[in-house]
Amino acid sequence: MKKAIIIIPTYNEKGNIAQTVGSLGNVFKEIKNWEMKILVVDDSSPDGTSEFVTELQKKFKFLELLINKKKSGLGGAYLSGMNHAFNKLSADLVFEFDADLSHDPKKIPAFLAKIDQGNDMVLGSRYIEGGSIPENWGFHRKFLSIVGNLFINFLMLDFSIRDWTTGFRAIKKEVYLVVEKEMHSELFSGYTFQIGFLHKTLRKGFKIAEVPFEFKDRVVGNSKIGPEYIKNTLLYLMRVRIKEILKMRVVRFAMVGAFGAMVQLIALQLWRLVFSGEQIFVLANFLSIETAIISNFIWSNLWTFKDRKLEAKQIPLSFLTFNLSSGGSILVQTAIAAFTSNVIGLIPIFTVPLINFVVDTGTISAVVGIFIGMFWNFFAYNTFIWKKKKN
Ligand SMILES: Nc1nc2c(ncn2[C@@H]2O[C@H](COP(=O)(O)OP(=O)(O)OP(=O)(O)O)[C@@H](O)[C@H]2O)c(=O)[nH]1
Ligand SMILES: [Mg+2]
Repeated sequence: MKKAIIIIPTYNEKGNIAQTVGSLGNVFKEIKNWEMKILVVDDSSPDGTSEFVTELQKKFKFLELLINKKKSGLGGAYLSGMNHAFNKLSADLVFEFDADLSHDPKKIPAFLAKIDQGNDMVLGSRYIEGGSIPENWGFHRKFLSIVGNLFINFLMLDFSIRDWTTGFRAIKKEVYLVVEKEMHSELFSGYTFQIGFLHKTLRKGFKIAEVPFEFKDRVVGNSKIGPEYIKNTLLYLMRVRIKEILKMRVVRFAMVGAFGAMVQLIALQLWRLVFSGEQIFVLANFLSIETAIISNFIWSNLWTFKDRKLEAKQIPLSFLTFNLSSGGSILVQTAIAAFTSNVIGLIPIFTVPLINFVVDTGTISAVVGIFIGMFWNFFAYNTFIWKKKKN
C-alpha cells in the first residue's frame, strides 16, 4: 500500500496540535487505499509543543515527530520534514498542513483521489467553486488575498491555478526529487518556499490539480506571518517572470533591435559632425546604418544567440551575411513602400490630434514593412547566421 504523510510544521502550537491530530485521525479511519501518517516538525517551540506531541504519540500510533534544534522558518521546516518523510519514513506522498485547524482534514480523501487520477501535486483552493476565505476577514486582508492571487494569474499568464498562495497541498515524491534540489537557497527558508516550490513544479511540467476548501481562521495561538507574505510572494514572482521573459529569444531580438535604432540616431548626429555639408549627408546616413548593424551584430552574438555564439573564424563571413540580411530587410521595406505609393496611392486616413500628424497609407505601409522586415531578420539570423547547433 502507498504511504501518505501529513507534515505539520509547528511553532508554539501546543494549544492546537491535539485537536488537529485527533481530527486527522478520524479522517484516516475512512481511508482504505493509502497508509496514513502524521509528521510534526517542531522547531523546539518554547511553549513545549514537542514534549506534548511525545505524550500524544502514546495515544496515536500514526504520529511521528521531528525536532529541529533551531527555528528555521516555514521553508526550512518543510524541507527537513520532506527529507525525513520521503527518505526515512518511505513516503510516496506528503501533505503540507497547518497546525492551527485552518485546513479542513475532511478534504484529504479528495486530495488522494486527485493523486490517484494521475496528478502530481494537489492544491487546496479557496478561490474555486466550493472554497472560501473567512467572512470576518477585514476588507484589506480579503483584498490582498483575492487580488494578489488574481494578479499572479496575469503575471504567469496561467489561469489553470486559482490559489497560488495556499498552504494546504499534496506533493508526490517524484515532484520532491526534482524540485527539492533547487530549494536550498536562503531565499526559500521562510514563506517564499511556497510560491517557489509551486512555480518550479509548474515549470518542470508536473500535473497540478485543485480541491476546494473553506479556510478557517485560527482560534488559538498566534499567527506567524504578516501581510509581507503576499508582498514577498509577488516580488519573488515578478523577479522570476522578468528573468523568464528576458530569456526569450524574440524579446532579446526586439530589445537589440530597439537599441540599434537608438544607436543609429545617435551615430547619425556624430557622423554628421565628421562629414559636414549637404552633399555627404548620404555618406553619414549610410555610416550610421552600418554602425547600428555592427551594434546589432555584436549584441546578437553576445546575448540573443549566446547559446549559439560564433567562433572567431566564422565572424567575417557571418558579418557579411548579417549585412546582406539587413539589406534584404531594407529591400522588403522599400518594395512595400513602392507598392503602396504606385498601386494604392498615398491616401490620408486620419489625423492624430494635438500633434496634427497625418496617418496615411504610407505610414501604415511603413509599419507593416518594419514588421515584415523584423520577421525576415529574425528568420535569417536563425537559419543563416546563428544556426541551431547539432549535438
Ligand atoms: N517548524 C516551524 N513551523 C512554523 C514556522 N513558522 C510557522 N510555522 C507553522 O506553520 C503553520 C502556518 O503558520 P501560521 O502562522 O498559521 O500561518 P498562516 O496560517 O498563514 O497564518 P494565520 O492565518 O494567521 O494562522 C503553523 O502550523 C505554524 O505553527 C517555523 O519557523 N517553524
Ligand atoms: Mg494558520
